Amino acid sequence: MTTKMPTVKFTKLFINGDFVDSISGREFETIDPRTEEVIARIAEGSKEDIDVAVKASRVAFDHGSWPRMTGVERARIMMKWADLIDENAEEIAKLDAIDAGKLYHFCKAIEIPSAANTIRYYAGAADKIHGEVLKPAREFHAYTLMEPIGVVGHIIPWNFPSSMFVTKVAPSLAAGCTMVLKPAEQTPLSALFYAHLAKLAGIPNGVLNVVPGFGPTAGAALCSHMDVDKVSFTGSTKVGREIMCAAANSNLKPVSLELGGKSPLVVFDDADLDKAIQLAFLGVAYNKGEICVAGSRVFVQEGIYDEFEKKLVEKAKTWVIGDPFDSKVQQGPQVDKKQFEKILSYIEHGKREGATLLTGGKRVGNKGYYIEPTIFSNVKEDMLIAQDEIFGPVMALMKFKTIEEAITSANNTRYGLAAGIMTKNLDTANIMSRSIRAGTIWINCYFIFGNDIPYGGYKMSGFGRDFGLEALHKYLQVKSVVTPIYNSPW
Ligand code: TXE
Repeated sequence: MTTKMPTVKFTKLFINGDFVDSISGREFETIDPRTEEVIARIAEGSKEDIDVAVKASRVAFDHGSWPRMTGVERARIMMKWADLIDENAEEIAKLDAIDAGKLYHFCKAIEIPSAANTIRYYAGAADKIHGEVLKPAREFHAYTLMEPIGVVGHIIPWNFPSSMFVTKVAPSLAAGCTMVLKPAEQTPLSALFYAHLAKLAGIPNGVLNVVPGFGPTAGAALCSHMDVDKVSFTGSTKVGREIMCAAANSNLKPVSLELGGKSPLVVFDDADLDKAIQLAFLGVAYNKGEICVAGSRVFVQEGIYDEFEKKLVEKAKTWVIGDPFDSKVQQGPQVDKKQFEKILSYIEHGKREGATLLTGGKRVGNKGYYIEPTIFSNVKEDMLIAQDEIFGPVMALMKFKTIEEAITSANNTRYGLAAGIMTKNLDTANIMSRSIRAGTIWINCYFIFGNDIPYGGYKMSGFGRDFGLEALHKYLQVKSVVTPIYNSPW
């Protein structure tokens, strides 16, 4: 049965509770990566639109009900929003599938319901935000208040349009902030749909604004805005650096950055071989490798290396690539032409550098941005394909002898987002998990996320955590209040 294609209902900027044209009247095209054809024309936000959205957000923060209502009231509205998302999961999944090339059935069954649950998690925290009672000197009483940080600017990428949206918006809403979110220019569709549902749920005007547009214009304007109190970003390390500069050169707003990665999966001789192969393969093939924690460097101990390599290639050959609406398909197209070309150029680079191409390496078909899962062996750690984030289904396979060697190799990267360890030996697992400098360590599993599991980077993978109560605290600040208990000369 063929799935009915979605109707794109929302194509304008969402500011102060209304869908509006951009001030310039400009629009940009969003492209279907399956067909390379235009899906819709979207209003293009620029600096002037960001100004209007920030102003609406400022008024909503300084004078509106959202930061002033009780946590229970905020939670009630957020829960309603989550329910509306569940009710519309099919429609949203379709939008993410045509806009980002994501697997429709997976989005509908897993990603969108998980997004709704992320909102519920933070809704549950909204009435548990409190400070502490302190006991400074004898004659004083002091306490802290946890206050919302203010107007937040969120900038998100295109690889998980739904998860990224709620991961940023839900904790900041629960904290009582107001916000302007700029979705990635490749994937504006579901963000605008979420904004529409937020309005239906009763999130007041001005609290959540969504301004699609490009990074160097709309995104940059948000980061250097004097009336934005915090920026939360997920994207490339290069842009993360620019955002820090923009924040420093404007009002010194705090930023949190979730950036690129080059995560290692380390497989020891004693690992469950079949499971290790399965996870290693999914590590680069899941979501077409467009995931910042892709296990793109796989280190395998010498005792099992040959068998691992052989079975891994067999596994890759069974992988089904095609239209993401087909329930048998396991991998859709890369998000856009730029990423598609970037991945193919890294594959060419890998061949030139002297790595051995075991399987894949080519485009699939001649329409749409489809790429075969690609595995290189005989990779040297200083090769570009072992150092740079490719953000596609490309694996660099390497051999190691000892645990010391594995630690050094796993840490031989400028990134530090995540790592996987496959072993049955508890000591090995413990030593590795304490020695690898990364924000998440998966032992005998991979890609396990949870609303309560903080997630973020070490090193050039950024700082600040999404998920967990850590994320809530990014959007709060501490105020200390001190008062004398009895006559004090001060
Ligand atoms: O990222 P950008 P791109 C990595 C991945 C990928 C590469 C490039 O390796 O191949 O980055 O992808 C906005 N001020 N990741 O070019 O440019 C932009 O509009 C403010 C890893 O798509 O960082 C979009 O909304 N904002 C990553 C968002 O930043 C700016 C996910 C991300 O785009 C801006 C995505 C500016 N000057 C890519 N320039 C992850 N960590 O998951 C751009 N943007």
